[in-house]
Amino acid sequence: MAVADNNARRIVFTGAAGGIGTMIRPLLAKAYPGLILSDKVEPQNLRPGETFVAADLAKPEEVAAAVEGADAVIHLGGYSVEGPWDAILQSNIVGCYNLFEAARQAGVKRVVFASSNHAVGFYPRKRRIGTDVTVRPDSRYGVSKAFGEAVGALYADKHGMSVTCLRIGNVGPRPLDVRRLAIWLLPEDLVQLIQIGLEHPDIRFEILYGASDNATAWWDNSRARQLGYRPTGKSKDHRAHAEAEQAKIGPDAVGDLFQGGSFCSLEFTNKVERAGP
Ligand code: 15L
Repeated sequence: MAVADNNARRIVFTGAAGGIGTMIRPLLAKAYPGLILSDKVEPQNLRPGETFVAADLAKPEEVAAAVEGADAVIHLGGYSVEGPWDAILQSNIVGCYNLFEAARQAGVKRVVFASSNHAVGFYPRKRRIGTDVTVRPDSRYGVSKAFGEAVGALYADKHGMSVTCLRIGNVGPRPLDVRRLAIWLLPEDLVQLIQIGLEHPDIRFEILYGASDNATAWWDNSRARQLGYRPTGKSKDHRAHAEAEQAKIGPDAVGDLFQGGSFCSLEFTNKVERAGP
């Protein structure tokens, strides 16, 4: 893969002070030393070369100021779990639209968007899905991620932006429970996927799964592999830990059937046999 001159590129990273942002910042800084970090609050311990621009995604003028002069955006900002409609609406629907529109106006060429497994969380665990399936969100949060993927497709098709949507599973040093054995993503592997989105010459619009090399995966991530993704995390190496943690959690009659887990059982009033074919 041809690597651009990363010192000369202005790359804006939204959500830099959040959980995933904090985990991957030091890893990203190795490849992109001059990252422009953005969030509502300033992340701690800015490194030499890093700069910070405060922005509330719901405020278009602040988002425009954050992406001014940027070549690329890594968009992790927004609400990262299920929440009240108004919070999701402002951060993830209005905020995501503001981000893409500000990026278009600023002439940004590439956007890597943090989507989520919860855009397809109502697929049963017994199904293996690719990226061509109909979305099946398991929450208002999942709906907002499906919306973000749709906005990304619009800006790719209508404006020629290069957009990569990463349907992220669960990022961390190791899988937290049995469900996460299927969807775990090592931070280093997330950085690899982001680099593909920022640099691969063939990207127009892509949806890739944000998962490591997990033996029990529910997702076909062959497109990511075609683009050069070589995940190094293997969830089977952490099975004993995940099973021990799972034993501490009670059964979830709905969540245990579906890929989205507890996001599916939250506020669930349906019958399981009528949900998520
Ligand atoms: C997500 O999308 C969330 O951001 C994260 O907090 C986890 O809940 C993760 O999904 C998951 O499914 O485990």
